[in-house]
Amino acid sequence: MEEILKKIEQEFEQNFADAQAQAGKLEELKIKFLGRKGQLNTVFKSLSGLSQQDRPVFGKRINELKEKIEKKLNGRLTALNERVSKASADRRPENFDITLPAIKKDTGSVHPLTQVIDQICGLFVEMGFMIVEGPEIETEYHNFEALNIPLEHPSREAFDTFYLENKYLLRSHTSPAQIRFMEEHKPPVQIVVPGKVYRPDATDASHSFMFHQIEGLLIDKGITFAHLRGVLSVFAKKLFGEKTKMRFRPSFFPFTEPSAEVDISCIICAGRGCSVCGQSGWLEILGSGLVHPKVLEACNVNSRKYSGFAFGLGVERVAMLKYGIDDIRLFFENDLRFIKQF
Ligand code: 2NM
Repeated sequence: MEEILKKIEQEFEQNFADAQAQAGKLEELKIKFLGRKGQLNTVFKSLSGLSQQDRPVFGKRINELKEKIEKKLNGRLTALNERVSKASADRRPENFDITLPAIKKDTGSVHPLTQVIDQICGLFVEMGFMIVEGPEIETEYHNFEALNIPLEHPSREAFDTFYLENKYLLRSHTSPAQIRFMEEHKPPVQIVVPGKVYRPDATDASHSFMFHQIEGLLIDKGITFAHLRGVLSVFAKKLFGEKTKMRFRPSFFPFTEPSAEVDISCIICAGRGCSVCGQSGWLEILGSGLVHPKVLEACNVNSRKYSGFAFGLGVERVAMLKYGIDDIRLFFENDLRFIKQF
């Protein structure tokens, strides 16, 4: 019996050395030595031919040998598996040539519109505004009624707004998010709302059925047009340069009274007149005004106690001026030759 066990162990050591790093061969050895019909089981069965004294002694010896072989085989198999998975995790073979040139990774970049949104919102955050967002699917109430836009207003016609089922619609400006904020928060309110808005305009170089707006709102006691002018002139100078001039032109919006359009001196020709500003020297960039008392009252804000200003700008238009882009459709086509320039 002693002889037989020694022989088995010798044979295993020899086989194990030959198998080396071949997982398949090691699995074969498992079967050959440890399997149901393997060598160790076979000698185990022959124990019955031994004397009462010898049986437990050799039973123990067989088990020890079995454990030893198991340990060796499993140890090597585990080590092999680790090496294989580590190599595939590195996505390279083990004998990879580290002197080869690296594979360049495409890292992508922030979309120019997102960059402009971040920059503009950042400027307002510096002035104490909070960034707020709202849903793109809105109710008629939040998009129109609460903003003092009457039923007979053209923008409420089905062809001027994307209507969905049950009178839901795609917001045509970001102001409904400001209404929602005022419904939930007592003044003082100081927020900017960036986001997508939708208007069923025919697409051309300067129109898109979807574009981005940033609207600002500041409500407190004693707020006047002077505060609006102060905030917007700091904003214009920070965004377009310290030399930028700004002017207000009277205008009309249902949700503000009085209302004004804001121009800046042309950033291309510095006000001398060029093709971008249509020889006028000025570029229109914002709509603004003092929030209409009816809008405040709709949000349960006492308009005899509180007043405020609001303004809105089109992000695409600002980005086009800033980067000299002449077609709004370029922002949405995802052409890498365009997008990679920013
Ligand atoms: C503009 C122009 C003028 C505006 C008004 C409001 C609200 F919610 F307070 F009524 N939000 N934004 C506003 C005012 C927007 O965009 C051209």
